[in-house]
Amino acid sequence: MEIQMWRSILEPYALAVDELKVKFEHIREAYRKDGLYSPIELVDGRVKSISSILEKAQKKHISLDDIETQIDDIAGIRIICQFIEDIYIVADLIRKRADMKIVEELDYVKNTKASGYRSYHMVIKYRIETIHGPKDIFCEIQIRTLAMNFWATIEHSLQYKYKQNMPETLRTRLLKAAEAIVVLDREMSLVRGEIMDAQNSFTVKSNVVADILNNIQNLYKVANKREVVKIQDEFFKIYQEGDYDALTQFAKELDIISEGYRAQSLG
Ligand code: 0O2
Repeated sequence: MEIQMWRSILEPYALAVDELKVKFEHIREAYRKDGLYSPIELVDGRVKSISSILEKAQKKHISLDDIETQIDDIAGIRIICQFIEDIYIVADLIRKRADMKIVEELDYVKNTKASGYRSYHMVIKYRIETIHGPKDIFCEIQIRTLAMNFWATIEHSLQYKYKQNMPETLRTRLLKAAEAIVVLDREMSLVRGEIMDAQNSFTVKSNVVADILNNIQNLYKVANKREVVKIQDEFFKIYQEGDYDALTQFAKELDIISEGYRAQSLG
């Protein structure tokens, strides 16, 4: 197959990856905007390289004509979570979506691979619109914790370096590290509630601060400058005191003031 041909084959996969990344990032932002803890921490995506596709096709005895139907991870999305519990929340979110059809689910979190690899895999069918019409794309979504991702990234590089000939001592070391990751994830789960509370209040506070700053910026356009500087100084004073209730109260009062100016400018 010519390189040009590969390009046109892979283009729809790139579109699917871009769209899916935006959608999952949007979910994370929607949680945060509502001042809620997000089960999604990071989103990454890639289209498999031509050489990796060929390598996989050769390993699995797949003919070039069957690549698109037989290799289901040409498009790949990786969702990184903070805690194991979040993995299952994200999997549930995906199951409920109308735009993603589940084709396969593999739970390597509960059923660890012999290598020590842990991750939750979902293969979905996702429809994109191209200039030639709609096209269904298979995409593999890997959902894992930050700790699992740390291990998998390092192990993947070593696998790449050694191929099938990884030294036994290294393999044993990686298995030990994988066990340590299990313990780490379990320990972190025990403090999940506390960490979620801390992150929720951080998000709520930063949303309140963003609202206040936005209002102050708008007031500069319509109100007396000296008055706005006074409001700004008062904000800095309350902010430095670190009294969250006072900050919320201040935000409410500022909303009323801004609303007053807005009504004035409309009238
Ligand atoms: P890349 O470079 O990430 O695209 P199989 O060969 O049958 O075990 P299959 O059928 O492709 O694998 O499905 P599986 O087992 O769900 O693996 C799909 C992907 O999961 C792999 O893609 C890896 O990304 C990841 N993965 C699976 N097993 C391991 C492992 O032991 N270590 C690490 N680090 N990652 C793993 P590719 O195509 O192998 O690689």
